[in-house]
Amino acid sequence: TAPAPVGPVPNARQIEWYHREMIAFFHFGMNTFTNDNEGDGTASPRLFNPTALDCRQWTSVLKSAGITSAIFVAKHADGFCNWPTAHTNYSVKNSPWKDGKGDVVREFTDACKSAGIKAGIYLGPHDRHDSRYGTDDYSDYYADQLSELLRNYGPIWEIWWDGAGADKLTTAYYTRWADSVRRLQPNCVVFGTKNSNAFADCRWMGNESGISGDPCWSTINLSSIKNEADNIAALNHGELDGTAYVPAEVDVSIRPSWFYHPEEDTRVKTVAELWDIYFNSVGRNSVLLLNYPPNKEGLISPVDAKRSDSLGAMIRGTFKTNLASGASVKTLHPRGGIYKPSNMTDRLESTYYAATDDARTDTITFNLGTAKTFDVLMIQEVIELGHRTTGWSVEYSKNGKNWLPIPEATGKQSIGYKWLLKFKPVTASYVRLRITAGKACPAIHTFGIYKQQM
Ligand code: OTN
Repeated sequence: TAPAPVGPVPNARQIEWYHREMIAFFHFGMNTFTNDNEGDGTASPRLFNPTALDCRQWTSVLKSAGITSAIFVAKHADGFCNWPTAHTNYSVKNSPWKDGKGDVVREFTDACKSAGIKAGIYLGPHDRHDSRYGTDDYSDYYADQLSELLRNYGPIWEIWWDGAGADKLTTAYYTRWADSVRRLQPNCVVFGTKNSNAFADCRWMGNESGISGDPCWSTINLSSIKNEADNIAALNHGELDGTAYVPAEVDVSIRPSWFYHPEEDTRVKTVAELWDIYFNSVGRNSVLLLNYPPNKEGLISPVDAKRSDSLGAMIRGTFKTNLASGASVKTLHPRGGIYKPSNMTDRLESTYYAATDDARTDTITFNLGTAKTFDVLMIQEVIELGHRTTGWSVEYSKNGKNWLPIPEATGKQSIGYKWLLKFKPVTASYVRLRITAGKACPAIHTFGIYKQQM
């Protein structure tokens, strides 16, 4: 029989969300045209006028990076609406773009649909344009817009409740909005912050630099999300004994700012920086939310597209060949039955290795057959069964007798959906995963070793 789950476990939405691994973020709107990031809500709608907007260009950039979902900023804190909402005049319908007949949310969701990309929406809770902000009337306004977006644009896979400026929004408001999300879009993941903590499927991880904590637990106490300012470390690392399962989503921009500024064309993150961010987010049991700011034309700029292509190529190239596949695998505490050690290298989603119920530690040895050179490792736990392993190290050997530590892979704690490490290349015929501490018997989905392909 299968091992029993331990502690909080993910819901179905969270399991689907983890498998996205990377999500694209698109900040586009009035700020793009005023060269701002936090417009005060007074800019004239006449200023919004992309000359060549093409959301299919956006999704083609994502395809080549291997990104399968995307979140569009429908309304940022300046209050300007990128769709012709019935509930305010501060929108594209009063802009010169397409003579006021345009709808960026429609173009975005249509492009996502054709490209097989899951669409999500950021509907800024904070609003500097609407004078009702913070009142019950604003709650009605927000609810009306939410329902417009959730009813008329097909499946919406995520709603993003930015905590910035959102302190006046009470749990009562969010309860009403969350009810509507659950009713209209049952599969929609909620990025929750502050007073929306109770509805959060995923959490902010405490910075905008792309660096999750080490360790990074999917569990946390909701009070840490509610009172985020005093709990940045808890957001970043999670809390091992936290009572809620709310994993981290890592929002970071490919440029210094969230919105496009021509003067940042020379400051697009390098491939090496993006590679580090990938390891520090996806590789730390988190999902990466990578922001691409479309420019005034309404396109992703060529540099951003090129860097993103290269990141995609490095991910595909590096993880194509697991050098441990075909290894013979021995463990100290095999559970037996279908939970075979060789399941860790079979690339199958449905199989995993498990140890006996009484085991909290294990030593899992891979005999590679011949000497292999690698500089990356990947471990995946069975997230449906909760965080189990709380201490682990990886060692290597030429002969199966004299073991050497990989310093970067020594004294590690969390695993979760995916843990990645990169290090100076080592050459070995044997490699072993030593599980040194756990809350329950080990249940390991994947063990992989790879050589980075630049
Ligand atoms: O000034 N800020 O609002 C700010 C500066 C740096 C980093 C974060 C913030 S706000 C913060 O944004 C997060 C997303 O990046 C979450 O939405 C948090 O709830 C929010 O407080």
